[in-house]
Amino acid sequence: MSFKRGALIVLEGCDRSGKSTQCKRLVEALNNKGIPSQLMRFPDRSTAIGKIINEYLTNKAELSDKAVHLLFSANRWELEPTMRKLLQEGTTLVIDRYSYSGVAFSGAKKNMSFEWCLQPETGLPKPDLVFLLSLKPEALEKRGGFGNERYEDTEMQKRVAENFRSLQKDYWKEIDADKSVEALTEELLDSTLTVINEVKFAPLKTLWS
Ligand code: DGP
Ligand code: NA
Ligand code: NA
Repeated sequence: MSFKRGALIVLEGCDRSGKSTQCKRLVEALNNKGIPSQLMRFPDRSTAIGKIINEYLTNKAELSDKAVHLLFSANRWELEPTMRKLLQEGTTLVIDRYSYSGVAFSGAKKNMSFEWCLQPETGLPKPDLVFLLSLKPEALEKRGGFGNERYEDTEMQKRVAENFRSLQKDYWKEIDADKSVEALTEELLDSTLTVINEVKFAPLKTLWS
């Protein structure tokens, strides 16, 4: 009997692109079809490291750009054994942000190069599919104001959007998020089902291969 692994699916995009809603809906849709799947998110603010990240994002703590980059990365590494275990057991993981957010956000800061930012992510499980949810500035405007967290301003988000564009690889799929919640889930589900089937017997790769 051959052993089927789950797929590693990541949703990336700027703040307010609808990622979190879609991640939840995608997991529900998969589970409704009898496909074991689980939602994860980065940063995971529930861990000890995640709590420091939360203090930083809510402007209650100051940290140097490099230190905080390493904390975001450590937050992914502390969950890496769990990710591997679940994937190996056949559970498909849908992840709300991943290493690409790390590079896109940190790399948008002064004196933070892509090269430096990529390093601590090396060796993490490589996604089988990355959805980049994109929204034109006009569509983003219509979604209302930003919250009060760090990074939630127009200039920063513009640089982040550009960074996501330059990080795109052949296993990425850019999706125009300016459509109904239901239509967007359908589109994501369609591609996800294809990939789950394609990778079930393929070895899991690691970043940055
Ligand atoms: P969220 O909880 O998905 O809204 O993400 C919180 C914020 O943190 C969001 O503005 C994106 C940013 N972010 C996510 N991952 C990283 C990372 O690895 N590094 C940095 N610098 N920022 C990140
Ligand atoms: Na946010
Ligand atoms: Na930079």
